[in-house]
Amino acid sequence: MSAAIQKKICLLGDIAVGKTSLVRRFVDNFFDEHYLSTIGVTISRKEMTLDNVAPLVRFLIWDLAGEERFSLLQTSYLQGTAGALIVCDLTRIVTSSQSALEKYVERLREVSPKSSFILVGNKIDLIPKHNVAYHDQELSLLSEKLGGPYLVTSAKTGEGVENAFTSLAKTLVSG
Ligand code: G3D
Ligand code: MG
Repeated sequence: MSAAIQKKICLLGDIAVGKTSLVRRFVDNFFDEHYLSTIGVTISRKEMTLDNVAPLVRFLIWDLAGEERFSLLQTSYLQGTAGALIVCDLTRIVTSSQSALEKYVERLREVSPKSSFILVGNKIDLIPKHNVAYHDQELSLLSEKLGGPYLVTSAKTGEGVENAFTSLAKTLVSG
């Protein structure tokens, strides 16, 4: 069996959008996490195979244990990251500060220029069916502005969560 490809990825996004919940939902082995108290970060490990052909991919998932927006922009958090999930809360997408999301992308590109990201619209379970298309359009416009792909998730129901992480993994492995 070929060796695992190891990749650091980061969760980015404002407070309470669901970053930690997404990681929890995706990573089933809670014991396998490591807390770096010096920089207030939790690192979880998750291994996956993609389409049963690619070599094993080992994700080291960095997530903030603290909640300061400032720490999301720190070099130590972003350094060496191969990719990021940039998370926003769909229930607040119109009011949410788009400039903050732009800032995350900007810093990510500054610190790790070769990294990829996916914009994740979380909490789709809270969006009434008849509003889903509207929110999808808003998210699509936002992702166009940021220059990356997007998808929707619910950390509560699990919808789209596996897909978000594996989509990022595929992007990282293929390029
Ligand atoms: P953060 O890590 O981005 O700060 P958290 O966000 O993962 O701590 O989540 C913030 C709150 O949003 C939590 O609620 C969490 O349960 C809720 N949440 C996260 N994802 C979803 C989702 O997809 N759907 C719904 N309905 N709620 C979600 P509490 O009440 O514990 O603060
Ligand atoms: Mg958190």
